[in-house]
Formats: sequence, C-alpha cells, structure tokens
Amino acid sequence: MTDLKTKLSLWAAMAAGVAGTVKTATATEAGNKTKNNPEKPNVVIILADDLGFGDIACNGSQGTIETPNTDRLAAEGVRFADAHATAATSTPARYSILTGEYAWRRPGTGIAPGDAAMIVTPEHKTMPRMMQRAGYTTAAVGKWHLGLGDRAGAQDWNGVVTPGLKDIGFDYSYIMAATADRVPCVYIENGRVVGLDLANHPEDSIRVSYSRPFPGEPTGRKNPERLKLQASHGHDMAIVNGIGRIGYMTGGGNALWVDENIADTITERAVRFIERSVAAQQEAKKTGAEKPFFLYFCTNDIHVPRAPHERFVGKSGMGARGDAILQFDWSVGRILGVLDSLGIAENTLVILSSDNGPVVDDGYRDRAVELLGSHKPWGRFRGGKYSIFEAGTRVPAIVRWPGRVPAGRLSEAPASQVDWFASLAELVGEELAEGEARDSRNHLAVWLGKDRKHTRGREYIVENAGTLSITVDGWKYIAPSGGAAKNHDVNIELGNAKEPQLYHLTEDIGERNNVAELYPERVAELAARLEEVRRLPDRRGEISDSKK
Ligand code: NG6
Ligand code: CA
Repeated sequence: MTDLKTKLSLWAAMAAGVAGTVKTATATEAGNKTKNNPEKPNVVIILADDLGFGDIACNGSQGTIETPNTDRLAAEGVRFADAHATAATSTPARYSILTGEYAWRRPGTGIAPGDAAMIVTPEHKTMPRMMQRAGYTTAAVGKWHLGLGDRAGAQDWNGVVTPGLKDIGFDYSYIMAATADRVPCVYIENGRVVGLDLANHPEDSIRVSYSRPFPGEPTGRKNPERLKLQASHGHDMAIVNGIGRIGYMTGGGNALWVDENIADTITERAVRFIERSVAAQQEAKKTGAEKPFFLYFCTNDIHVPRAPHERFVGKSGMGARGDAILQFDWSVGRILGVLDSLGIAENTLVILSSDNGPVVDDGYRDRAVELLGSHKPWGRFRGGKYSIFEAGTRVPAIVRWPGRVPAGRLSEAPASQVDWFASLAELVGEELAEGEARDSRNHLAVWLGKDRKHTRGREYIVENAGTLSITVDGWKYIAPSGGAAKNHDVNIELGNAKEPQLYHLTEDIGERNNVAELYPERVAELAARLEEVRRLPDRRGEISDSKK
C-alpha cells in the first residue's frame, strides 16, 4: 500500500513543477511577445447565462438547435471539451472570473439578491483593474449579479449607486443589477438608472425591498391574473412587464426594462462601446497612445424569465428556452459582425462561455420542459445548474484570435474560468502581486489552444455547488454533504450524498458508477488534495506550503 504522505508530497512537487513548466512554455509558445513587449489585443468576454454544454450546435447538438454564429466562432478558434465554471450558479462563478479566487473561500458569495452590497469590492484586486494597469479601456455590459453599493438594501436607485463598477476597474458599465428575475428591473449606466426622469415624474421614484411588499402594489402571489407568464415556483413578488419577480419594487416608470428588448438593448450598448473604443484608438494613433479595449459582455440569455424578442419567438420549435438560445446566438453574431466591419477581428481575442450549467424549468411556465424534445442541454453529462455533477460547471467555451489561435481545433485540456485572470495577465504582460488572483494560474497556452491534452493544463479542477469536488487525471471525487440529492422544483440531481463519491470520468463521463468503495486509497488521496487546495493561503503560500 502506498504511503499517503509520500503521495501527498508527490502531489505537491507535481503542482510546483507544473506551475514552473507553464511559465516557460507559454512565454515561448505565445510567440514573440515578452514581458517587456507584450501583445495587447482587444479582449471580449461573452458570458452567457445558464447556457448548457449541449445548448450549442458545435458541441454536438446539430439537429436540435441552430447556433450558426457561435459555431462560426468555434470554426475560427478553439473549442473546449473540458472547460469549467468554478461554481454551478452565477454569483460565485462570476466572482471567480473577476477576482481569480474561488468563491467558496468567501462567505456571502451565494446567489445574490438584487439589493446585495458589492461582493466584488473596491478592496479586491480585480481582472478589469489588472487590464487597466496594462493600458486597457474596460467595460462591463449586461447581467452583473455581484452586488452594488456598500450596504445591502441601502442603494440610492434614484441617484448614484455607489460604490459601483468604476470602483473595481470598469471605466464604463451598463448593467442589470442582478438577474432578469430579480428587482430592480432597470438598467444602470455608470451608476445611474437609465431613463429615470424624476424632475418631470417624481412618482417614478424607485423603491426596492427584499423583505416586504409595498402596500397597494400587486404581486404575482396575490394577482396571478395580471401575469402574462405564470411562475412554476417562486417568482411571485413584484410584477413588472406582466412577469412576477423575486423581490418587491415600486416606481421606475419608463426606466423599467421590457424583457423582450433586453438582448437588443445590451448588445447595442456593447457594440457602441466597441465602436467608441475603436474611434478613440484611431484618434490616438496620431500620438501613439492607442488603448486596447476589454469588454466583459454578459448576456441575459438564456436565464429566466425567457421572453425573447418577437423575431425569435417560435423559431426554435423548442419554446422560449430554445428561442432564447437563438437570441443569444444573434447577440454573438452582432458582436462578431461589428469586429469584422471595424476591421479589428484579427486583433481581438474573443472568449465565449457560460456562467454555469443548464436548467430547463427554473421557475416559470414557459413550456421549456414540454417542448424540449430530444435536445440535451447538458450534453452527455449528469446534473445541471446547481449540481456538483459535471453538467453543473462543465460549460461551453470557445476562444478565437485569428492567426494566433488555431482555427477549428478541439481542446480536451482541463480548463477553468478561474485561470482567465492569470492567463490574461500573462498575455498582456502584467505581473500579479501577492494575493492577487490567488487561485488563478497562468494557462495561456491551454486557453490559446496550443496545449490540447493537458500536458501542461490545469492539474486539478475544483467545482463548487454546495459541496466541493476535485478532478485529477479523469478521477472525480465529490466530498460528502448533507444537502438534498435532488432539487425537485427544477428536476435536477444535485449530486449531494453523505458518502464520498468517486467517478472515473475517463470511462464514466455520465457519473453513473460511484466507485469510492473500490478505490479507498484514491478517495483518500483526492480528499487530501482537496483539503490542500482549501488550505492554500495565497499564490506564494501554495509553493512554500507544498515544499514543506
Ligand atoms: C434561484 C431562482 C432561479 C434563478 C437562480 C439564480 C427561485 C425559485 N429560483 O433562487 O430562478 O434566479 O436563483 O440563477 O427563485 S443564477 O444563474 O443567476 O445563479
Ligand atoms: Ca447563471
């Protein structure tokens, strides 16, 4: 029997060794750039909401859904088979992207209400700040869901909501505070609600509460006759645009969004930011002070409530969920089209992914379940959104950078969104300070599609959905948990069990056979490895810790 201690020190050596290899390999592989003379392409992250691995045609769903623009991106770039969000819901997954830290290290990073205080705070060292350091103009457009202001429930929705995104590194922002199913149902541009005209309409003053209804205001619970889209569970508080929401609000008037127009509105704002940035680049050419841009564009699709624009209604044959996928794909096409027409596609790195896995019924009777047919949003994987099983976090991921990322390539390297931070830092030539993006590792070679088989890929993937799991070399260990095995409202297996679970993904990608009892040593090793990751104090601490 192998001594566990020896194994653990092997692990540690491997972790340190792998990190070392990546540094040298990427510096040469990424081409002629050096730390002193890095390339600085424009960077666009397109982050879908709840888009499952199997929701795009290029991931094997030809015949059930058409996503030509997303497929085009894949044909021109690298598509990932084993890329992960760090969590199976939005707030923690997005927290990890923007901070390079696992959300489970921080309390208060679960699904945020719409009046949450900032979860990524001005004290955080954030990805957009790092990009600003590198000389980028930065923007966030679309779904936010990481809190605003410094005190929950105390935001001034009628004035300036502050601190806000400019305080964490976004020069420009045009956002929805949380999700489309959470109040306040308004867009916020650079801290101010868009379209609020209190001088002429003081009655539109916005009030938000997540604890009690406003007297006299209809609610989904009391007034279902006012709903154009009935809830299947929850979503029975404020009614906005004929749709029941989570949380109560009054006022807003013309500032209230119209769900059917959200994709058009936010995509257009993303396009305008790109256009403005390119115009500024052209102007600055004269002085040699051109600034590349970084755009974090988070679509509302395909989160609930799914109320796509009428030009998509009925087009997928799969109901609102499928139509929302078509709408998402349209947004992708619109962004790609603008990069083409401005002549900047070659100089723009595009990353497309999703914040977590798919759910079919997430609280509204939009007929997504009835009309799903043979479409498999989760692909070959078990579970879905909220689940520690693979479909919770194994998400679509595509990276395109013409001429620099091989076209039409499939990568099987294990990859995690937590690494975007350090990998982009490597790309743009920024050193990371101690404590900055502590869980993020530079895997630029993987993300640029040059390392397809995880010879230098992530040595472990940690997933988070109530409990934690760790996957190494195709073996996945799920830590025991007292949570429910299934969420019956959404009809998703959450993967919680009181016993340890071990799946050999290499042979059992569907996580059908728990082989923990057959391989107790492997269970112990992986549990110890997970514990080690849990204990990592910071980037430097990992190495000194590992050498002990
Ligand atoms: C759940 C909501 C669900 C969705 C989710 C967050 C209910 C019953 N369900 O609590 O509809 O909003 O939170 O999704 O309210 S996420 O993708 O933003 O994480
Ligand atoms: Ca989500």
